[in-house]
This record gives sequence, structure tokens and C-alpha cells, in this order.
Amino acid sequence: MRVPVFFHPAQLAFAPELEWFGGEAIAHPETALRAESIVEALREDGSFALRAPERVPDAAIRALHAPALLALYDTAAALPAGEACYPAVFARDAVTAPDPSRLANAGAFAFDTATPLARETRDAVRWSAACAHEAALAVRSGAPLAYALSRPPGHHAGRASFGGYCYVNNAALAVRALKRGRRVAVLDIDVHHGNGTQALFWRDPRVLVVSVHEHPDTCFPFFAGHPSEIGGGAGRGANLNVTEGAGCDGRRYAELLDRHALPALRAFRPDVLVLSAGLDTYRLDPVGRFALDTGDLADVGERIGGLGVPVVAVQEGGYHTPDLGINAIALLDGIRRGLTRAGLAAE
Ligand code: Q9C
Ligand code: ZN
Repeated sequence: MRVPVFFHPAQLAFAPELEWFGGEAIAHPETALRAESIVEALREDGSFALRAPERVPDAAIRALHAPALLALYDTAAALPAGEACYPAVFARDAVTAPDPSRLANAGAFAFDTATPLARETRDAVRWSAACAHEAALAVRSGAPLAYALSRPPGHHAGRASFGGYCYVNNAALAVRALKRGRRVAVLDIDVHHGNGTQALFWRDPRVLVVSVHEHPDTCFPFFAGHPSEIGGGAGRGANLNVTEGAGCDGRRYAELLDRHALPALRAFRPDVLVLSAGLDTYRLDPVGRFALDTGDLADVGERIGGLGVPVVAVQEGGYHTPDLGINAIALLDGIRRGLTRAGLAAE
């Protein structure tokens, strides 16, 4: 089976230059080149079917995100070319509602200074979301595996919040496209906790969210991702955070999957899995501090495919550009092998 892959060139038009972090400006790790290098590797490989997605319906995004957050992205679309807005004022105790027609109020929606707004942001994130939406539709129509080359990433974005290089929650959009009549589980293997996804399904007992990541005591996003966070209300018990310290290698990671993440997923008996496929657990990643190698990522994929559940893989982080292509292929081939072994004809 050739794995359907969704990507739109308009995702490349947004290219933030700088990230402000800890009072310093660094070259922004979330570059357009990330996606380009994955596209190129998948093309060369030949076992992937690359397609541009259809436009994602506005209603699908509005079901997920607050009107004011989307209005803020509209406001940014009117910025002059080459200008970027970095939120710097976070008026947490404001008594008036933030005004999304004023970029000076962006801090009411942002939770960091790493995630700028520019005129190209809105369209790029819409196409990034469209990839996830379309990949979900492909799996809904029977594909055992589909891959959304979403960029910018999404798992840090909440209902009315953006941050961690994320603006629209692509994986959550895929969940919503699949949810009717199906049990959907999310597995987030980005090295950072998927705080946006966790928040969006916090009270939802019908969507299990599992995230494996570096512990928030030492890693972005710092304020969420602790093992004590298990969901709220009716959703209590439908959220699982599995954490490890910096330096976690492939062997230890496999243990975390086998002992914690995979048993929880199996017990939930999902009809479909949305995989937040961050590649920043890689040993050379300049942002993450885990130590998986390319073979480990293939092994992680095989374990995930071994669940025997169709997979919508949505790209999240991963910043060591030279190896993103081989790592994406390792993960996807691993999933394919696992699915085949579990009896889903995916190879
Ligand atoms: N110098 C994702 O992987 N900055 N987001 C951390 C790096 C924020 C990562 C400091 C990291 C966000 C989707
Ligand atoms: Zn990440």
C-alpha cells in the first residue's frame, strides 16, 4: 500500500526568523525547510502518494477554536510583509475582554514569546490543518495509515491559545473529523507535552489522550504534562501523561511505551489512532533532549502499528532538518510493518 501523504506548498510561505526564549533571540527552529526536506525524502522513497489537501471547512476549525483566536490570525494577515508580532504583554488580570483586532492584545491568547504572528501565518496554518483533516478523511475511508505533513505544528494550541510554534491544533482537528461513531485515541510522541490536545479533550471520556514526553519540570511547556493530570469531570481517567528525564534513549522509551502508553491504549479499544508524530525525540534534535536514533523511531512505529488500529499520523515537532526525512520514513515504515503484522494489510 502506498501511504497517502498530504502537504500544500502554501504551508511554506510562513517562515518566522526568530524565536525569543529566555530573553534571547535565536534562529527559529520551526522552518519551512523542515517540511521541504520531508517532502523530498518521501518523494524519493516512492512508497508514498503525495497529494495536496482540499481546503478545510471553516466550520471544522471553528468547532475547535475560539472566534477571537481566529480573528487574531485575521488581524495578523493585514501586517506589512516582513513584519512579525511577538506577544510581549500578557495581561492576565485584564477586566476587559481582549480585542483580537489589535495585535497589541495578542498576549491574551499567546502563552510564550516563541510563536510569532505574520501576514502569512493564517493561510499557512489553515493548510497545515487541512493536511490533518484530509488524512483523517483518508483513514475514515479505509486507509490503514495516512500521514499529514502538517507544518506549522499544532499540539500546543488550545481552544483560545497559541504557543510552542502551534496555532491551530491539527491533531485535534483529525480527532473531530473521526469522532462520530468511533472511539478515537491520541498518542503524542513529540518530546514536548501536547498541552493543547490535553486541554481540548480534558473532559471528554470518548477521546483517550496519551502523551509521552520529557517531564515538564525541565522541559517546555513547563506548566502542563505531569503524570498527575488525568482528565477532569466525565473525562477523568481518559488522559495519561508518561514522562522521563532528559537523555531518555530508545530502550527506555520502548519500556515507557510497553509498560504505560500501549496498555492504556489497548484497554481503551480505539477504532482509530491519531498519532501526534513529533520527531524531536531524536538524539541530534537541537530543541529536544531525548536520545532516540533512527532505528529506535522505526521500532516506536512498529510498536504503535502493532496495536492493529488504523493510524492518522500528524507531523508535530522535529528540528534536526538534515535527518527529518529519514526519520519520518523510519517511523512511517515502522507503523506500516506493525500494522501488517497485526493483520491490517498496510504493506
Ligand atoms: N530554544 C513543538 O515541538 N521553545 N514545539 C523551547 C528552545 C519552545 C516546541 C526553547 C519549544 C516548542 C511543536
Ligand atoms: Zn516538540
